[in-house]
Amino acid sequence: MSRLPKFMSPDEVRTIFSRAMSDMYREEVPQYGTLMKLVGEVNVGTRRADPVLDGRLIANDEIERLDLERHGAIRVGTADELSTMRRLFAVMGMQPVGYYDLSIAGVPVHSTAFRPIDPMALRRNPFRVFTSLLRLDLIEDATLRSEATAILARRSIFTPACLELIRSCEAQGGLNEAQARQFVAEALETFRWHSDATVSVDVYNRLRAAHPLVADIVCFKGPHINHLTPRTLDIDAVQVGMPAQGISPKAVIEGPPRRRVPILLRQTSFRALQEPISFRGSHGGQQDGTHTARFGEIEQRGAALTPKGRQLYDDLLAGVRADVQVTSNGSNAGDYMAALERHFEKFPDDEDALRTQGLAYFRYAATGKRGADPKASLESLLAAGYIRAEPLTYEDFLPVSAAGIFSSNLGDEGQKNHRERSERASFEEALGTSVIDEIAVYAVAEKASIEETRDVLTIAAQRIA
Ligand code: OOG
Ligand code: NI
Repeated sequence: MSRLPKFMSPDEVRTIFSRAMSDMYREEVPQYGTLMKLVGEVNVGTRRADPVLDGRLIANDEIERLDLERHGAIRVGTADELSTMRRLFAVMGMQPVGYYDLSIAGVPVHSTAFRPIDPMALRRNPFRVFTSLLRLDLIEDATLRSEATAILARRSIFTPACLELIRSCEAQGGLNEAQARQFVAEALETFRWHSDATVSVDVYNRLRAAHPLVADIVCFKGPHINHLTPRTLDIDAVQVGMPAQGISPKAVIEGPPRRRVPILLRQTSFRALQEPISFRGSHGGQQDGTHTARFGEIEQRGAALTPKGRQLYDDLLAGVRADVQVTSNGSNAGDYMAALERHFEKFPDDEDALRTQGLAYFRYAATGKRGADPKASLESLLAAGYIRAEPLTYEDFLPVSAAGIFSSNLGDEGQKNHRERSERASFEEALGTSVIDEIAVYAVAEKASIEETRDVLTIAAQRIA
C-alpha cells in the first residue's frame, strides 16, 4: 500500500521559497528582471558556442538548475535575529556553511551562507542566502552603539505565524504541504522591503555616518533582501552587455580572472535603486528622504579548490592588490584587471594539472568501459578511459570579493586592505551553533564519488570473472 508522504521535502519548500522571493524581488526592483533576461540570453549563446560545456551541464542535470541558480543576501542586527534565521532556513534544508570576516575590508559585519550541503539537494535547488550579522562592537561611539542596540531590541522581524510554523516543523520533523505554503508566505514578510523607517532622519544620518551599513541594518523593520543573483555561464559577456540595457556595473569583476577552466567564483554587481523613505518626523509626523540598499549582481561559478589551491588563490590575489588597488571611482579598473591576469598566470589552467597537483576537488565516475582493475590508481584508470573526473562546483563565497560587492553598492569602489579582527567564536555563539567547514563538505563529496566509482568497477569486474 502506498502512502502519501506526510511532509513536503525541505528541497521543495526551498524551491517554492526561492521562486516566491524571485517574483517579489522582480516586482520591487524592475532592473532585476532586465538582468535576468540578459543573463538568459548570454547563457543560451554560451551553450551554443561551447558544446563540451553544454554536454556537461546536461549530463549533470544543471540545465534546469541554471535558471534556478541564484543566491540572495540579507543583514541582521542581533544574535536573536541570526539564530531564528538559522531555524527558519533549516525548514528549507539550508545549513550555515563557512565564516566570512568582512572586517578585513572595513565592513562592520561577519557572515555565513545558509545553503544545502547534500549533493542531491544541491542538484535539486542550490538556492543560498549570504547572511551577515552587524558587529555593533565596531561602532566606536559608545552612545551611538547603545542607541543602535536599543532600536534593534524594539523590533521583531518574524511574523508570529512564521515563528509558530518553525516551532511546528522542529517538533514534527517537517511541514505538510498546507503548512509549507503558509510558511513560505509568512517567511517572505521578513524579507520584504518596507519604505517606512523606524527612526528619524537625524538618527538615520548619525548611524549612516558611523557606516552606511549600520543605517541599513538598524533603521528598518526587517532585513530586506538586498539582492538576488542569477548564475551566468559568461560573466564577461554580461558585464559588457549591461550598459546597453541601461545598467552600469561596478568597475571590476571580483574574484579570479577569466580562464579556460573557471575556478571559485566571479561576481559583479550594480546599484539598483534609490528608494524613497518616510522617516519618523517630530510630533508623530513623517519626513521624506531616500536610502540606497538594493542592488543587482551576477555570478559565474567554477571549480572548488582544495586548501592548497585556495592558498595559491589567496596569495596571488594578495599580490594583485599589493600592486594595484582600485580607486574609489574605479578609474584604474584596466590596470587592476591586467595585474589580475598577470599574477594568475601562475595558477595552472587545465583540469589535469588542477587534479594532479591537488589544487581542485573533483567528482569521479565510471565511464562504462569494461576491463578495469578496480584497485588500480585513479590516474591510470583515468588515462585508460575507465573513469572520468570533473571539477566540483564551488558553492560558497569569497570574503575579499564579498567586501568588494558590499563597498561598491555603498557607492565606493575603493579597495582597502584592513587588519583582520575575526570574531568567529562570537558569531557562532550568536548563531547558536558552529558553522560547517566548507572544505570538509567538498572533501567528503570527492571521497564519496571515488568510493562509488570503485564499487561500480568492482561489481563490473566480478561480473566478468
Ligand atoms: C552581501 C554582499 C556579499 C556576495 O555575493 O559576495 C555578497 C551584502 O551586501 O549584504 O552578496
Ligand atoms: Ni551576492
